Amino acid sequence: MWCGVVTLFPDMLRAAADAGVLGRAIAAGLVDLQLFNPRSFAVDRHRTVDDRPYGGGPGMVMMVEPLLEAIGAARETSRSSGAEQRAEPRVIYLSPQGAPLTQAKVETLAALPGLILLAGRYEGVDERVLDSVVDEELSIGDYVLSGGELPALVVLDAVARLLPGSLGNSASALEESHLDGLLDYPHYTRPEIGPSGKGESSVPSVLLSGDHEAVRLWRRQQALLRTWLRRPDMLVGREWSEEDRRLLEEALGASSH
Ligand code: 9D3
Repeated sequence: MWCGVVTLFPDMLRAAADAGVLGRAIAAGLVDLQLFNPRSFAVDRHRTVDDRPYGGGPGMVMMVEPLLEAIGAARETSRSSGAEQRAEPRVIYLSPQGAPLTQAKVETLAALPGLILLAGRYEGVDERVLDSVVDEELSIGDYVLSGGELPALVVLDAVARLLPGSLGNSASALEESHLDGLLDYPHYTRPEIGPSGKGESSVPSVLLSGDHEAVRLWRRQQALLRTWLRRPDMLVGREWSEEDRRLLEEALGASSH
């Protein structure tokens, strides 16, 4: 997948893209990551990319001209890179005003031939950039960051692990079909004697029993109970299987008496 990122801080993306899932996806040729700095397209001798907001007020706004030039250069590079059927990459602006990023959205993005991610700084970009070239606005959550670079990396990481041939791909498909819309169950590994200092096994005994069906039921019950207690919003509108209903009722009954 061809991915262009338009950013005033290309070093932030380069550093993170050298490691982890994303680094491996780039090394394996699954992601072609290209960076475009609007400052390279600034026209005055100070290479200005921001200006004061019309109407006054605090902060600065990213100017139209360098951004449109950088996005144009990204499109051009995508076209001449032999990117999938020369399809137009979708232009996504990372912004606090965007729709919240979800795993469903990540899956949609991973199926596209190309992406251009626009990372803002200061108070954001001139609205006319959104009107003329941005297809979609995405936020990564309701907290204040200082720019769109970390959100762009979040999108790239989440997308890269879904690409066919990436390490996360086969493992995640398996895990996601089996823990459909639930939080994960608790995990344990050696040693069996935990850090409590009491010298007895602190691993739930069912996990040491060798009874695969009992292990499956315990994990399912833990996933249901944790989701109920920590993220009840994730269970709203859920279609309940008889087994899931029984496991959760049993867990809730057991904790109340
Ligand atoms: C304190 C500045 N705010 C005034 C009301 C507005 C504001 C402007 C720019 C807040 C944050 C930012 C920079 N953030 C992003 O570019 C951003 C972001 C975020 O801050 N949180 C979650 N997702 C995203 S995506 C891009």
